[in-house]
Amino acid sequence: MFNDQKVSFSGVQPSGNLTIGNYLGALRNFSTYSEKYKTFYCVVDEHAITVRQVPADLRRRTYETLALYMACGLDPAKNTLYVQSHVHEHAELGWILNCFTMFGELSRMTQFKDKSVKHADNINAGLFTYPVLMAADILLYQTDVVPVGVDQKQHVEICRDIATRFNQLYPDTFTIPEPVVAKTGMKIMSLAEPTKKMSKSDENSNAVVYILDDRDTIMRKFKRAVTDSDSVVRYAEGKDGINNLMSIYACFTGKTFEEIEREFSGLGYGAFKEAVGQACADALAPVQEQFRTFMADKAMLEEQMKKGAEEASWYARRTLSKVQKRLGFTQFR
Ligand code: AQP
Repeated sequence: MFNDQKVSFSGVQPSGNLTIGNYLGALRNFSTYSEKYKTFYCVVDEHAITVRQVPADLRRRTYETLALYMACGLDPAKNTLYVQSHVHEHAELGWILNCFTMFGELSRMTQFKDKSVKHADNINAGLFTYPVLMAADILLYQTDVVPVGVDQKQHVEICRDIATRFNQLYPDTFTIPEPVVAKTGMKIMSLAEPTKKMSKSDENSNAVVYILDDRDTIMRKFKRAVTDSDSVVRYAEGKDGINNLMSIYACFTGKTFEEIEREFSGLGYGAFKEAVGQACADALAPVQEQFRTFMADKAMLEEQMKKGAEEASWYARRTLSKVQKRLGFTQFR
């Protein structure tokens, strides 16, 4: 809460081409907060370097992620849209919070465990302390709600623990944030291995539908999606592939699982996959069109980055200064 106004904060890493998992689990829900909350949506490039990035790709994706925020309905006049590395308070508060975070609690983070396996040749300290920087991102803005996919819920929970610990030592410093996970789209799974989360860094591009994939590619990927030897479209244990496709279809059409089961009764998987592909491509088409318009105007994107960084810095400075005072750091005007 800042000046009696509730705050929503979230971020997306420019660590790859964004997927329909990022879209359904996070991005498309961001704009629902724009009217009633003070909203901060950040392109978290500092998080992205916990895994090696090609500099030119990171730069391009940072612009693309900002353009996608706007293409998903985030109006920069109503939302503060900015890039994490443009607001140095994130890294500064991150360091301070490191001193209030326990080694044991970071060791329990599932994303650290998963990414340590995936990037066994580069288990760097940043990968380990990622949740502390994420806590700083959130707490800097006195955030009330953090709209995220279910995979990030654990990170918001550790953020709450860190903030509560800090507040016990130095009362009334941070607002304690709540994770908000949308009812649908909370975890979209890989099309090739439906027990695994769909991730932008997946090496198998057929397992992932990207927000910017064209219609033919989307149709082809859904056509190839792993299902099972049954042929009935129904949501049930052990039918991970079909369950995932039903969730995706439900997200894009707003239909319930019962309605979907009725719609495809007796039709088999081919017709169902075709319909999922069409619904996905139809929903993404306007986003892609907007994206292309915004990407064609680099000067406008840079102007937005600058404006967003200035707005975010104003709030971030206030919280960081409060924290520094509480800790006993000397300050001068
Ligand atoms: N498959 C998913 N289903 C639902 N939500 C998802 N999110 C990511 N994947 C899914 C949500 O998207 C937001 C931004 O995620 P992120 O970029 O910060 O990092 P991530 O969760 O690590 O996403 P990826 O795609 O898996 O990235 P990489 O491959 O780089 O690690 C978050 O709110 C997340 O929950």
